[in-house]
Amino acid sequence: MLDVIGAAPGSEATGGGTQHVDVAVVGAGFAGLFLLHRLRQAGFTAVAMDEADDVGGTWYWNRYPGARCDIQTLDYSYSFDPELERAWTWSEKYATQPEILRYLGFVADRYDLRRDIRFGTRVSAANWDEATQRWLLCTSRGAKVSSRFYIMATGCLSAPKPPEIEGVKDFKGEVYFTSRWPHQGVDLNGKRVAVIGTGSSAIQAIPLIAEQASHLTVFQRTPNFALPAHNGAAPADRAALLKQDPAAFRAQARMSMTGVPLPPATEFSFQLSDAERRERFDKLWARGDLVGMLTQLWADQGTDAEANALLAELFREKIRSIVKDPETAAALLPNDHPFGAKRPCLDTNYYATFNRPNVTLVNLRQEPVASITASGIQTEKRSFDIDVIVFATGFDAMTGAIKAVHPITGRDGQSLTDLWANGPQSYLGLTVAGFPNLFLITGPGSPSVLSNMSVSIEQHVDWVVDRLIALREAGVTTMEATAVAQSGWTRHLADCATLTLHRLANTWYTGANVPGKPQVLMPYTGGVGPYRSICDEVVSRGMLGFRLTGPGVAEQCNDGEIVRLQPDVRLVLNMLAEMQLPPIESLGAQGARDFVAEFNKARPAGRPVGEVIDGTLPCPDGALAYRLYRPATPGPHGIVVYFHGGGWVLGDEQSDDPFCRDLCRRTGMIFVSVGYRHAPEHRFPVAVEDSYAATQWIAAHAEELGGRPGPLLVAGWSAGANIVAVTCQLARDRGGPEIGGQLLLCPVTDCRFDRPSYTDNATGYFLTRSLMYWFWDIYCSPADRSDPRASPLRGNLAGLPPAYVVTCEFDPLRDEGVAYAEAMQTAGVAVEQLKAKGHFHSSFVMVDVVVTGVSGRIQMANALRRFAGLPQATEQQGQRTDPSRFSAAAG
Ligand code: NA7
Repeated sequence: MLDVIGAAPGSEATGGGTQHVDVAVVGAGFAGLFLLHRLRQAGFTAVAMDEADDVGGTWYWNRYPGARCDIQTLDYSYSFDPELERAWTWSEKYATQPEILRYLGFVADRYDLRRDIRFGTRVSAANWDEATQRWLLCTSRGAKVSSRFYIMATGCLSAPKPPEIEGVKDFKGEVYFTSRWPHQGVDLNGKRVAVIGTGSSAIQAIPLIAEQASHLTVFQRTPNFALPAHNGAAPADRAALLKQDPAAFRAQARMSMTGVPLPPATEFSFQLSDAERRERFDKLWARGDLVGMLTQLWADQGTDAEANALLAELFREKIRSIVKDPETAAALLPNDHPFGAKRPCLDTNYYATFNRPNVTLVNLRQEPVASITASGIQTEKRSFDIDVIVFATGFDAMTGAIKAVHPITGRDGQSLTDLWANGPQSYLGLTVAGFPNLFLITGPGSPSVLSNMSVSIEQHVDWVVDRLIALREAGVTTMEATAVAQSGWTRHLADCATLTLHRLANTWYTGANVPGKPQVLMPYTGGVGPYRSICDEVVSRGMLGFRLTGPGVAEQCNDGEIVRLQPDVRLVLNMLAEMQLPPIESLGAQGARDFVAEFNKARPAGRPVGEVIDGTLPCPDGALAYRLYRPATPGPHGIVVYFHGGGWVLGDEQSDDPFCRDLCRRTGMIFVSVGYRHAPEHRFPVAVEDSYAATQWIAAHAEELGGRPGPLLVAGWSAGANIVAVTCQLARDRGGPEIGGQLLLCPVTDCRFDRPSYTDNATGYFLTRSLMYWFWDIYCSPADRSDPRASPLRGNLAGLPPAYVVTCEFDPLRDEGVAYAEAMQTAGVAVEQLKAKGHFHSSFVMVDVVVTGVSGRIQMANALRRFAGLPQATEQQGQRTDPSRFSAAAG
């Protein structure tokens, strides 16, 4: 029986001395091989160790029938050497395990790598020796290795998970694990076979086992999503693209989100009709492209549960159409997790296999396994006589193979297992504070299993070896992540995770498949390209977050967190920087308006609401346009009067359309967005007087507009929030209308520019200090600026309606927003604040672009509902309420 069931294999110690090398590598799979090659090229002495008797890593062990790659093999290849690319041609779209193993053997031969690999050698412990500043590795063969650097290239899915089912040892028949399949193969002909598990391995193996076995019983705990591979030759279009310009193809892969060069979907689910969605789905189903299905249907499929549910239903339809027996079909329908939140599978005839007379599906949700007996498997309802049990029960993913080297002891005798008791901690998924000169290739905290592994492996190996070269050149002998950098990375991982639907599934991505394992989403979900740019930024910012030491060199530590922005905010700002837009203030007022109108055309359209009406309302000098958003629910509704942003110069009643729609949906209230007049044509105080008049008119016509009688609410963003603040003061002083609450999002409240946020965030966050100067100059002469109608912070703040004030960390206006909230509070106003970490001035109005803004908008909507005396909105599907990304101070 295999060691995944019983105790760890005994030491094969043969004694021996200590080998001294620059770098010790654990693992001779995809990562270990490339590492050895690069280390050697760079002139380092290195040795790799692997428990297997040959190269291949997980591909050495996973030899079960049907084992294949499920990333297209033309993507799943090394790209470091164009000659190698020319020398090898894959025979199929998704290569089989034997072909992949041949490829890795070919690579090992081509670069003569085997001479530095010790096969059949398990690394049993690794200790950092403070005195020598080196790692000392113990091996199962007794011989030790002393190295300056210790690199774990142990793979993410290489430590099998024990089966955790009572009685396995009592079973008298044969037992196999897909993850440790016998090299000589297994004859299943005429046998009664049980397969336990329906993950990727089982789904590949089941159709082939069914062809051999006299009877196959599949024990399924969780139905999974599987897409037909339609294997065959590599798709001609993609093969041609690669051939035409391999360097461009690979470069695109490196900067993509998944490590596969496919353009992401840009249209959102709600912008497509049912027929259009079905057409896209059918196309990808016919193409047999798992990465395509995961990324190319619609832009919100991986971030919005409702958008995901649409595609899950299309999957279920397919399964129903293939599987003939309705009860079996029903049991096979994935129903407890979003598509992609658990690893989906690629299959060949999987669902059709359940139409065979010799195949039975046992639904463990209805009849859990009670025990394994001498003769078979006993569920809570039935017993099955079995000759062969195949465990396809998966792996202790991502951390299992790292922790299998035990102990790994860093500074002060700290063990990695202890440090990771509550989940893995790392900086970049590559290094660990307290463990100098230790590197993890595709470790937890890096894109790893959520990417094309070959791309991620090459990126990590290149990054590590390039660092070792740079350290050598600088005379540096130790490199260690700082605690600050590591905790910042942990926070960034959590921020990224909230963008995804992974929290809605129990999977090996989170450790949920191993009883007792701490549950935390282990892979980095921010994407391969962004991750690469972060690693590069660490270097370009002077090895940010690392302490570097060496004999005769001054210690260097440029401490800090590499990503302080929310992940999607970082992407947006980088994209804007790449566009090299002219400063808006250089365009003149009309030029700036045209620019913003053009810019807004490119954004995702807002979500549907019940009704949108454009109208006009009277103002002192004529008429103002307004746009009314009515919820789809039956009225009458409460009314929120809304004032758009744009520095009193730009925008109109439609320019914050997605934001108004979003809040209309979340609050269940009517939003009336007012087109107040702008400077320079109409300078201060026209905008505020228009807005006050509009508020009066809306209050007087509330019922006509479909509103409920009672106080109005007011809301606005940026200069629009300045108008909100002023409108509340005017309404108090001029005898109405009655306002029940104010939402101020990134408000302008004062004409002073010396608060720290004006300096800290002067440039780089879209709204710049110089743009604010320009807005003020156009809107209001210096003599008028201290008028409370321009700078509401200077007004009387007593007796104002309750307020919800939102400020963003990376916004020049942050501190004046906070000052206004605090001053209102001091004046006795009920104030709540939301201080949004990692966000910038436009975060919350960039609906469906800055997805991390969702939880903030939920909180804003709830504040408005509280002001209106309505119950709090319950979390809708696809909306995130995790408040940990915000520090909220209520007052
Ligand atoms: P997976 O994807 O972890 O699948 C393991 C399967 O085994 C899965 O269906 C599990 O059900 C099931 N399982 C695990 N333990 C049990 C017990 N005790 N009883 C019943 N069923 C059990 O591993 P694979 O080897 O298929 O694939 C691993 C990765 O390799 C794959 O994702 C690719 O990246 C390549 P559960 O879903 O936990 O209810």
